[in-house]
Amino acid sequence: MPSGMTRREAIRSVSLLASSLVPAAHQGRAARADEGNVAALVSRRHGTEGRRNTARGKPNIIFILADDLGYGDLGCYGQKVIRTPNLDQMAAEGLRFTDAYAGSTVCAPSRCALMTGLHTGHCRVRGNALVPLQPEDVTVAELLKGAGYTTGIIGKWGLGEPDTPGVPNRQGFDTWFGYLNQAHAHNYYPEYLWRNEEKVELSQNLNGGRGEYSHDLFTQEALEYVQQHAREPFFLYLAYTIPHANNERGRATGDGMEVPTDAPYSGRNWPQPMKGHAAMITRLDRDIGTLFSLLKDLGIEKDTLVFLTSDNGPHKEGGADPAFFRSSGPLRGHKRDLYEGGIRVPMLARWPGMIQPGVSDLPWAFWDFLPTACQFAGVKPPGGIDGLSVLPTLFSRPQKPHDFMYWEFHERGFEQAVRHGQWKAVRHGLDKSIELYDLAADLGETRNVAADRPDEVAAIEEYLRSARAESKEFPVTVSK
Ligand SMILES: [Ca+2]
Repeated sequence: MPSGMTRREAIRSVSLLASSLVPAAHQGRAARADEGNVAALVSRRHGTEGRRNTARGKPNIIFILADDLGYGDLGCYGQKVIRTPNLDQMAAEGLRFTDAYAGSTVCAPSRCALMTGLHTGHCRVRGNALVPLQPEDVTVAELLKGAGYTTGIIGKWGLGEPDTPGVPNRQGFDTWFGYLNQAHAHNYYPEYLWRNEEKVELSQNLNGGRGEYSHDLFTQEALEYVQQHAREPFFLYLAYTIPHANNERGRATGDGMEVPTDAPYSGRNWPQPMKGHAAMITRLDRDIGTLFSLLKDLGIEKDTLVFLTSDNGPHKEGGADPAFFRSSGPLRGHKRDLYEGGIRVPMLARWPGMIQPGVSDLPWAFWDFLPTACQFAGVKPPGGIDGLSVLPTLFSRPQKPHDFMYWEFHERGFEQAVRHGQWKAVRHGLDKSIELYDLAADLGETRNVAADRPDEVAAIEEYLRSARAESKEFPVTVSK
């Protein structure tokens, strides 16, 4: 940034700069033979002139991950109180998925599934423990980097502590800014954040100061990142941390839903944590709107595929109550449940001119992101992953769906869940019987129909025999 300009001023100038910075064509980027199909589709939809990145079949990819945002927290998913106009517009302009799933019902394993294309029966990090990714783990960032993408992550990582092989810069990300550790990420006014492998002190937050709200820093960083890399194909994993709670502060003060202002809900007659919760979601919405404006100003809107989702269901932490705004929508349960409210999440995908606006009920999950991104990048995903590319669905084409989808969770003994077509199974321990729900008739999982459908229970039991591999870090334990 120009000398004499503060970081904040620089950000404010981004939009102005952007309009004069329409990048030239991506000359000199080698076209790859394996980009053919996507490039041809892009060419047909965007016309013969094509777009800069996408004419060669490589859109920029921005994956925005909210933290503990519930299935019912956005207007486009039925939320009546919390205002989310920008995300509602994103849904109207893109594809809104009704049956998309996070990798897990808590943070770290969900993010591991997203990064590695493996569900929690196969991936390394199967719970919120300090288990780092290892050099042999292949991440979507490594694959996109190998396909010529610039890769960046901003926000919360949770898959490797300092000086382990799991830190983002050792897992395929060129640049990284944020929280490595999940407990550290509970605090929105941290004394430091990580920039690559260096600690960056936030002086206004020292000694209990509350001057720099981390979410706002992430937004600033994301806007700068997009501006800096507008001329190249980039992958930005924007792992926001709201509307998660500050659990420690919640225990101390009763209100862990910290946000610089509770506007526009200040005057509402709600408990303070609920004002904070709503304000966080509206802040998230506002900032994603700013990001979309920047893409437009830079002239790269039609080169950029943006996903928006959440890493698990809504929480009951920091004084917040998921029932208050009906944050799980019509679903049963919330974060830490394997019922739908814990794992089914909002999922929007927007790419103007390429993704036709609409609604899809394709069941898919975080482990599908890696092969999907690989297909857009024209690079082969590793063998043995659990994911499949949802590119056909994004392009309104016939899609082979998953036969079975799988989740396991280790915090309360050993729990498992399976989705098989319209059926959903939950088992609260190897010694427990399978609960079966017909999602087509009973989205809220209120009636266990296992006794009526022994054939379906048998099919799921058969699948469960080979659904997972043992993990030394997450051994199967007897349910409590
Ligand atoms: Ca989370």
